[in-house]
Amino acid sequence: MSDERTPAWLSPDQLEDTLRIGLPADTAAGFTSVKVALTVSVAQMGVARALSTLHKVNQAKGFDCPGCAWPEEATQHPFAEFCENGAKAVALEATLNRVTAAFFAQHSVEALTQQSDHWLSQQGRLTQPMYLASGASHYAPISWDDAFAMIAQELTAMSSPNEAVFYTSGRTSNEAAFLYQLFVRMLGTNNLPDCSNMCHESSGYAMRDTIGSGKGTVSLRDFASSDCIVVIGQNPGTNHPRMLRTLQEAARRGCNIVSINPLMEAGLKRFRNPAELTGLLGRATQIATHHVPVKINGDVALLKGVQKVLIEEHASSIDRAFIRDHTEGFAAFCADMKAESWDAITASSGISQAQIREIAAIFAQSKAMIVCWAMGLTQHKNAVANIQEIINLLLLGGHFGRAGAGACPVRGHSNVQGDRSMGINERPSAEFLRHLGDEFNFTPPQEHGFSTVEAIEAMHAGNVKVFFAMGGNFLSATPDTQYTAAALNACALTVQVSTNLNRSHLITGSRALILPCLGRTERDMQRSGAQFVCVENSMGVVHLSEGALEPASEHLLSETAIVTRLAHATLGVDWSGYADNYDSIRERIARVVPGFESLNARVRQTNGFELAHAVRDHREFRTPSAKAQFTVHPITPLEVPHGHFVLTTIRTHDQFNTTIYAMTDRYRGIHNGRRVVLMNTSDMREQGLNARDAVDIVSHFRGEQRRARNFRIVPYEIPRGCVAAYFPETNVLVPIESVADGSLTPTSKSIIVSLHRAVGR
Ligand SMILES: Nc1nc2c(c(=O)[nH]1)N[C@H]1C(S)=C(S)[C@@H](COP(=O)(O)OP(=O)(O)OC[C@H]3O[C@@H](n4cnc5c(=O)[nH]c(N)nc54)[C@H](O)[C@@H]3O)O[C@H]1N2
Ligand SMILES: Nc1nc2c(c(=O)[nH]1)N[C@H]1C(S)=C(S)[C@@H](COP(=O)(O)OP(=O)(O)OC[C@H]3O[C@@H](n4cnc5c(=O)[nH]c(N)nc54)[C@H](O)[C@@H]3O)O[C@H]1N2
Ligand SMILES: [Mo]
Repeated sequence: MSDERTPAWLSPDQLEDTLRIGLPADTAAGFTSVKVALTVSVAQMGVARALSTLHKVNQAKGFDCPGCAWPEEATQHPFAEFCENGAKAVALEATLNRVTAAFFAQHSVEALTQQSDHWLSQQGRLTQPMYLASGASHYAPISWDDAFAMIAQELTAMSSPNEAVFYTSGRTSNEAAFLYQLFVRMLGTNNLPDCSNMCHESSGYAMRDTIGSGKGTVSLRDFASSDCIVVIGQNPGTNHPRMLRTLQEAARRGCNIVSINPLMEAGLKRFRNPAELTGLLGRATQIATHHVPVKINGDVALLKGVQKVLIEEHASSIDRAFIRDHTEGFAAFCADMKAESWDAITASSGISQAQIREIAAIFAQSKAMIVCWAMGLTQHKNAVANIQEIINLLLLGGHFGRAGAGACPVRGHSNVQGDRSMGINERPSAEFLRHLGDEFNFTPPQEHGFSTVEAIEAMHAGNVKVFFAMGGNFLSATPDTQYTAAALNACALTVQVSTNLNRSHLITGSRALILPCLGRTERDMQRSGAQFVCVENSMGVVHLSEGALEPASEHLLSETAIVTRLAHATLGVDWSGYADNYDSIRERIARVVPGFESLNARVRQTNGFELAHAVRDHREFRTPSAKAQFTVHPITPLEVPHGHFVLTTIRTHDQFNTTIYAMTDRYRGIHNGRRVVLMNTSDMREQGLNARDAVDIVSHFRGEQRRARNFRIVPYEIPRGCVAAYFPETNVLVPIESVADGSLTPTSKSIIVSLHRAVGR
């Protein structure tokens, strides 16, 4: 791909001269996190609104934090369920900043496109529906009725319903998600890609085939009785800060906590609990008892090494009775582990035999082990193998359906798991479609729809007329930004249901609509009175969420109302009863989705209810043979030419996915700049690079090159041959065709790159 054509908004001509490089933090949270949270909240909301809003986060009577999906504790204290990054997520939604019609009259789309993601993120809440006509330079106001009529007209003019794509991000409530997928299937397509395709798809895919369920098998209470918690490919201090409190309690009772990560993240070193006075002032708690600095994409090798030691040297740690009664494939698995070569294991993982033995010895002692993971494992070509090796490891010790033990994929968006339960899925099960069709008297389409990457490819090929997004920031979150921009440009109409301004409003189809909606924090007043919604957290607890703030504008509609009016305009159905009273939606959900029976009653209980889980509750594996499956995976080292590196793309402490709160990554010591490459000092020497040197990053895939310009080198403790940089700036480097086997997740955590001195600027 020619770098000459890269637009400036994608790859700026300027270097960040303000960048300041300090030392990485050795402790997470503490007083600074409280100070930062309050400063950000007050800056966005003012003092009174900040205090009253933060008070309601994750309380039994309040709203679900729009940040991460980590569960709330059952016993709640005012302010205790609050964390620095949750506060930032709340502040961006409850902000007093407004993007009005006057704002769009003042700024052309072209001018907005030249602004940074940080600037766009700071502009605030959208206030009324806006329309960008074909060839127009500016968005103009449009009425809700005209907007729905326009979408309906475009949808009904298509020659096939498969010419429309309906994306979902993971903040959408269960009620809105359920109606949305129903509408899409009544229209006649399963084109329901979601953020999950880029997130934990690999986890669900890996677990369904091996343990018969795509959901995690632990509850929060299991963390209280586990004797070994592994945190692999996850940065909880930044992305799930409330998890640090759970880890702190475990650390205090002597639980082993093993961090497996190319980076030693601050949150896994030490933690000062802001909810404890001693945490603010006194000594911090050490979190990880062991740290394994695995090479990027070295996890299959590492996990195989550990299991080889367990099988060959710790035979007594293997739960033979469990394996005999509940699993298949053990003999082939053992044979493969015994045959695996130590050279391959140590070369690919970058970890010595001695350290692998040390970790194996800890696992061997464990009677109740939990493995937590996130994007460090799911966004690789062999991501499904990564996760199936975790399942193998847990099967070896019988760590399923036992207190204190199990698999814990830590979800990202606060309701991404609920959206999937509600049927947001481009590959729905036949059983789900049957229930849905029976309840609503129609024949849902059976043919599978497009995942996120498939949708982009179809748009790019000119096969999609309408792209509709229920939340999210599709352009910036997806891979291969320039390719995706061309894909969106090829649509006739793109529609974004959003709370805040983002880049997907600027890179559009021939025509574009912005439909502004209520956020979690806001009062949702409908004909029958104030409504609440429900969500499902990462551990299968379903609970209600009710906002209290005055909506950001009188023109906002709830996501649910938007779906009902869209369905009316397009299909002629009268769904006003659903919009008037969300209980009527929950009644339908209860009849369609197994596990959600009596939803209206159970969701009103304090703290909601926990969904049943066959593996967790009964050691029941719902695979075709009713046995859990051991799986065999070869070590497949990435081909990295001499002088090239493996790049992983990660989040800073000051962003929520594509929303940039500030230009800082405090825990990693990086300030006032985001275009940085974290690099090992020995590699820097070998490349003749110094701290702050300016480089372009070039990715290499099947003979194609993609370039991201003007990054600065930051010396960092990272394994040799590995580099790290932030997303979304680096998405331009992720090839659209580079996806995980099976799950089709973009390989954003292992990109082959070379670094080149930035010249001529
Ligand atoms: N404040 C905040 N909270 C968030 C988000 C946010 O952006 N901001 N995003 C939300 C979402 S949608 C999600 S999915 C989660 C994401 O949560 P995380 O998965 O924690 O997010 P990443 O920054 O992608 O971090 C990946 C971690 O994996 C490590 N890693 C990278 N490559 C490898 C590898 O090859 N092997 C191993 N073992 N480790 C590796 C990185 O060093 C990093 O610590 O957080 C959610 N919560
Ligand atoms: N290179 C690289 N790329 C990645 C990742 C990575 O680690 N590396 N991570 C991937 C992952 S894990 C994920 S989940 C995706 C994230 O992909 P998305 O979910 O598409 O992106 P977000 O940045 O979370 O979306 C933010 C936008 O959502 C809108 N929004 C916020 N709240 C609401 C709401 O309540 N309702 C509605 N309708 N809109 C709302 C706001 O307008 C905001 O601008 O990115 C993926 N992309
Ligand atoms: Mo995610």
